[in-house]
Amino acid sequence: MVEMVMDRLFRKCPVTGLRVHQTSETLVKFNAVAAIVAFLVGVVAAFLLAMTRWQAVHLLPADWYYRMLTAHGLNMLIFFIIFFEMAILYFAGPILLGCRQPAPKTAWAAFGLMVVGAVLVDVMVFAGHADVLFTSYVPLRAHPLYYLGIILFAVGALIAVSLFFAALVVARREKTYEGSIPLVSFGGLAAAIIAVITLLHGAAIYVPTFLWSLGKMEVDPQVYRMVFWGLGHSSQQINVAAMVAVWYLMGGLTIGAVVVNEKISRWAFVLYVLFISMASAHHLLVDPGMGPSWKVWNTSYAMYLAVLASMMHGFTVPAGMEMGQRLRGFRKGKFEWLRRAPWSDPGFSGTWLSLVIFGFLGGITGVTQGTEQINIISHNTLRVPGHFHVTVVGGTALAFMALTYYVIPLIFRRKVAFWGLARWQPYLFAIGIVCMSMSMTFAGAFGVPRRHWDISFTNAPFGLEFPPAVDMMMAGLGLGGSLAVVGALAYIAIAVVSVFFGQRVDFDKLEPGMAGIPQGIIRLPAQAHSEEASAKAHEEGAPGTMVLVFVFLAVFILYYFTNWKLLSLVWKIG
Ligand SMILES: [Cu+2]
Repeated sequence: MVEMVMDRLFRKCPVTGLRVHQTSETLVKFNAVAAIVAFLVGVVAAFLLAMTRWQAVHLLPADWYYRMLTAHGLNMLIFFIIFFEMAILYFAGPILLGCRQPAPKTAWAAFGLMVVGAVLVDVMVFAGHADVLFTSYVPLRAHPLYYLGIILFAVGALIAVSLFFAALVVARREKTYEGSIPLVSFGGLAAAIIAVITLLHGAAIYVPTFLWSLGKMEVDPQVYRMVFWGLGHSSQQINVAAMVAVWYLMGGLTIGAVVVNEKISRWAFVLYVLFISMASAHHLLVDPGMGPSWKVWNTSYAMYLAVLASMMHGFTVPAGMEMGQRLRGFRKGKFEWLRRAPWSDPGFSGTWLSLVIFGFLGGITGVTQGTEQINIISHNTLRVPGHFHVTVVGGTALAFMALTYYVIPLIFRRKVAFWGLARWQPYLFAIGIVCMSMSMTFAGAFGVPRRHWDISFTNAPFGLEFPPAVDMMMAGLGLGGSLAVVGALAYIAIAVVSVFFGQRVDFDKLEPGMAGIPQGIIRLPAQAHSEEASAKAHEEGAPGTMVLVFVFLAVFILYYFTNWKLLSLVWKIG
């Protein structure tokens, strides 16, 4: 009897063969939809910001500029990305492990708290009661309800994360899987642990700040900055861990990528958990409070161990893809596997672009700016947002977009609408974001400040003039930003129309080349390799990826030492 009731709560996915619990599936849907709503708010704000920083347009007045900057940061970095990650955790936990949702009512309560918190924050921001930017550095003061909103959102997220841990326990106890948990779930586990560290820092700083906004206690600005970045930086590492888990998942779904070495990939996730929070110290590199040894220890030792983890994934993910493609017969030369990859499948192109943008642009700029000595020439310049728009946006958001193209048919069981547009969407978004971020990075190298409303410093007692090249870069920021906004709006339109009005997928009638169905979904059920092919692929290894690795190292070295050279020019000693 119990068995029968339980069976009705599950469905078997005809493509992946997973036993999918319906409550978990509905939770994935609601969190994904909430994420996209927040994303839309963030995108609109992004467009207005790009049009303001582009000095020739300079659209918004100062107060609305800072209001939009606050709204953009919170809706993108917190609401969009964390709602999406909750969806991923409901998938990587109960769905991938084939177990039931441990506590459906609690899960819905968590979702409700997150929605109430997010709405409260947005209402306060748009009403003009919280022009404090994403960082809300004390003593900038917002309305108490703003801090309360963030606390409610964080508590909701913390509950949702603990349900992921609960699902691991339930799955183990009810023996719904064999052996150790899959790598994607393991990546989810790393993200979840980092999320707990992050959210506890959040509580440790936002509860006192909430009381401070009510006039009930004092908060020291330096202490605020240190604890805040335990939240602000670590939350970006939830993104990194979740993004890497998505890379592994999408590699498998789109081109049958293999995991080259389970142990190495798992250890790399463990390195994230151990060292990534200490790396938050790079935000305090020019602060007077901490000494140089504390700064160097945290950013030049701890940070490199976290970077090592990214470099390990940066090798194993493409190597796994290369081997998967070689197993499918693309074995000519070093790069046939890459040339013949399904470039018109937005699930694949989005994943690959995310990998390249995050590694080449995000990783290299991040390590360089996070170096204690070099930081002084990039601190508070446009180089900083130039860096994190290629990690969080070109990396994480793009990976999540790629995943969406598989979530729509597999979870929502709808065809992807506007299929022609969908095939171009990752490219539009990627080109836009790269153009914008590179413009920011170069403008920052000329000392253009970040966050600032008016770099021409109108009416300031001292004049400041930038070289004319900066005007071009600010135009690049505006145009690249606009293109990224077009790509983002295309993504939103595709997702919303597919989910609410899309054609239902008939899984018995899938055929190659069908519009609205990414090719990986059609090829996935038939995925067996002959032993001979397997042996050959293993013998060959991943020579193409090795070439890419050395190109990466060369670019890294060039950029890193160019920055030391720039630093020496600033010093002007002797
Ligand atoms: Cu950081």
